[in-house]
Amino acid sequence: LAFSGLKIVALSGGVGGSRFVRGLRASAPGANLTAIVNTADDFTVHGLRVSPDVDTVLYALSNLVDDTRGWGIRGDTFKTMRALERVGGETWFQLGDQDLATHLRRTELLADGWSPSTVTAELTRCLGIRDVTILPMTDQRVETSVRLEASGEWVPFQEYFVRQRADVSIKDVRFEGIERAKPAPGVIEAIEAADLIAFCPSNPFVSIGPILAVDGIREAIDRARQRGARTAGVSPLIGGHTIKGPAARMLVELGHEATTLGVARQYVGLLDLFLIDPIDKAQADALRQLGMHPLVTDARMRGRRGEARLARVVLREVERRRRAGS
Ligand code: FO1
Repeated sequence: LAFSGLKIVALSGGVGGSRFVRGLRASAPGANLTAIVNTADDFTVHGLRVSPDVDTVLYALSNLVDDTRGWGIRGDTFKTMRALERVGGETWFQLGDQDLATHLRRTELLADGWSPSTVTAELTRCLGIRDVTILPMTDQRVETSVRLEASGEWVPFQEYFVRQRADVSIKDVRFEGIERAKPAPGVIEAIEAADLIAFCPSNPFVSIGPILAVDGIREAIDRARQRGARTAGVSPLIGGHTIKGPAARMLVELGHEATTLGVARQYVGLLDLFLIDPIDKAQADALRQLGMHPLVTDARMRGRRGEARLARVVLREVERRRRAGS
């Protein structure tokens, strides 16, 4: 099996991250793969605990995901939402009829005293995912909110992202509860044992940012690198645009360049490799100056084959460096 025994950790957000994790699984079937997933955009709606990034990774890896939307379950219906509307409920956050089962079960288990990581392990098992370990970044509650440019008001992430369609300007981001957040069981151990730590093509501020802000995670990555683990990032921006989500707009509004380089600057001192699209190759030298080796290849994940190809480019370079001892 390709990349047999390689220990891979992927730091992941939702849509883009889950696709890259799926690509890693496809390209390294013999590897030991752990996804550490952002939970700072989790929230409670209709009394149900929803963990969008964890669920997106769960659905992607169990072949349930709606690949067009990137989230939710393929072929799901929204009858409950229509019935909810009829009785005066809010329906701006669309929960599919099948997707609701996941939130009911999560909420039930949490109320029974389970931790988010044990709930995630249970859902992973029930959905038949055997080849990837999925860990929430923390079992403590962390909640992203953004500060609106116009009113100066802080609003919860999903309210900004889904209700307002990320169509308003923001000037700040914060992760409430992050000071008290400890890495979930297994997170530090996986990082410390890793041969490759991949930063998925996810939003650097609201997806990877919270993971890196959990107490001890950055330090564990530093220790892993000191003993020879390689780290690789994949740009979520191609030619200044994202495939999904507001990362480009957020970079500008938070005072950065909406380029691959602008993303890479969020990861200074953390990455050995950074995968960029040929359209961005003029930024390769600047990446080298940040201490990152640019891997230039078509960065669009077109279908399952595209995801696997992208992962393979990273895996091959990491293997090559391990062999060469560089
Ligand atoms: N994103 C939307 O743009 N609109 C929705 O109505 C919506 C519902 C939804 C339900 C469950 C779930 O797991 C995710 C859902 N998402 C929806 C996506 C999600 O909120 C975002 O992609 C992530 O939070 C960003 O990482």
